Amino acid sequence: MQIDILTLFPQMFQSPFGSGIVKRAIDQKLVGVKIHNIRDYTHDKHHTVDDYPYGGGAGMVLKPEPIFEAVEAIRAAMPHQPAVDGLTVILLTPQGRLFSQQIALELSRYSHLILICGHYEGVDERVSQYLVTDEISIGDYVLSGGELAAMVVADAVLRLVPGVLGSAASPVDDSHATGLLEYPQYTRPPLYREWAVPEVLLSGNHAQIAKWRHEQAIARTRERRPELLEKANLNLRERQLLDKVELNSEGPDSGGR
Ligand code: 6GU
Repeated sequence: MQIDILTLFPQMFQSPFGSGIVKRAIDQKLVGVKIHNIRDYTHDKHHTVDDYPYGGGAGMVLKPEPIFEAVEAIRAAMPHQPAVDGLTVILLTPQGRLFSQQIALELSRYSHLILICGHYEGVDERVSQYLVTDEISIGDYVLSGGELAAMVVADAVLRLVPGVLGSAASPVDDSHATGLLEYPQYTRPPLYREWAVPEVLLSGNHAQIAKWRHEQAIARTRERRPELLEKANLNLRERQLLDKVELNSEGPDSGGR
């Protein structure tokens, strides 16, 4: 998968893609990530990327020309032109559809994504209408630009590309992949201060451990994100479990804090 990101602030992308799982995937050539400065696609002496809004009002609006030209240059430089349905051009904007694990999975199936980071009071509407194929927001709060949102989307999508997580880890058990939050994890020591690791995890009984983890995932989801349970497709046995953990809420979610 190739991701091209258009931004006014290329330096912001150095550290998130310069370490960890995403860097390793780039080094192994499993994925390609290129950052493009929108300013490089201007032609005037002052490299103008924004202008006053027609009709008046506060702030500045990103001009269409450099953004259209950047996307066209990226597409023209592709070694093999992907079919139109292999490419998607996404504008990061608070007006977009709300990002989710489901959308990350959907985007991970494209061969090429172009992410455009919006800024200031907005982007000329013709970019949305005639260039962009999708608009995404990462949540109901306002960021000062689309850069952090593009990093979130790129990270969530890239880790779903086969091979990126390595062979041992699998994204299928992730929080939200199953529709439930993840169960609690422990490592050594078995007793830290006066806090013990739950007995069952030390038992070596894999069936019991799997059962405990599943109960914990359900209990934790009920405690923290009850609205997810409505959407999670629980079977009859899981519904019964939910009733049971409701009566008998033990584990790290029941006390403390
Ligand atoms: Cl994609 N952009 C901005 N500026 N703010 C946001 C956002 C995007 N998603 C949530 N807040």
